[in-house]
Amino acid sequence: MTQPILYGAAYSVYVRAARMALAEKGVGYRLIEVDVFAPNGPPTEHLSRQPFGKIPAFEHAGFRVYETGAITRYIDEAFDGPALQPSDPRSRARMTQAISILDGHVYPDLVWGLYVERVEAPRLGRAPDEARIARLLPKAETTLAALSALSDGPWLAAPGPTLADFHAAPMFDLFVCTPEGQAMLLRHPRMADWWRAVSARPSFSATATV
Ligand SMILES: N[C@@H](CCC(=O)N[C@@H](CS)C(=O)NCC(=O)O)C(=O)O
Repeated sequence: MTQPILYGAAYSVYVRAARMALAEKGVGYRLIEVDVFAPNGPPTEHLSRQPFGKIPAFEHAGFRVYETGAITRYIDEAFDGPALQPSDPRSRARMTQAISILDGHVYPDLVWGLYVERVEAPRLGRAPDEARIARLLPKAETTLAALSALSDGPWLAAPGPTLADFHAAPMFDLFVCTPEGQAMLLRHPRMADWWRAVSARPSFSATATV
């Protein structure tokens, strides 16, 4: 079987979601470094793989695909290994629902809004935008409550781990670096249980960057 190629950078939460899916499936791959935050923007050749200049992009035996949700579904379906998507329609709908919540709310609010302001801004010598943080915290509570309500736990969408868990773990790894994230997790015990379960996966430690 031809080894797939993942284009991206290890620091990226979306690249890590794809790497976790590959690790869970036991699929070997090459990670080819692409710096989308280079001063002159993403390398021109990357735009032929990902026209929006984002990472990751994925290639397997001549087949190219971008958008992490599509990449991880392909990984699950094209390779041997444990199934990472539930077969029953309701759990599968919950998995898709969780991934939409992660893309639509967790990444913009908990990663860019909270983690970047609280942790990255001071690293870059800038004061956090406290007004932005204060604005997003109530919405973050809603997001954690919404994720908690999707299943009986510990996994987000189904009785066993699914792609939703591997999509979420890299984002939450940054969220829990913030004091607000730590405190919020304690207020959402379902999410705290989930965090303990997902962060104990070998695929999580094998792809750690923070
Ligand atoms: N919808 C894309 C989002 C990917 C994404 O936002 N990746 C970030 C890195 S974690 C990125 O490439 N950012 C560069 C930019 O926004 O210019 C996906 O699911 O793959």
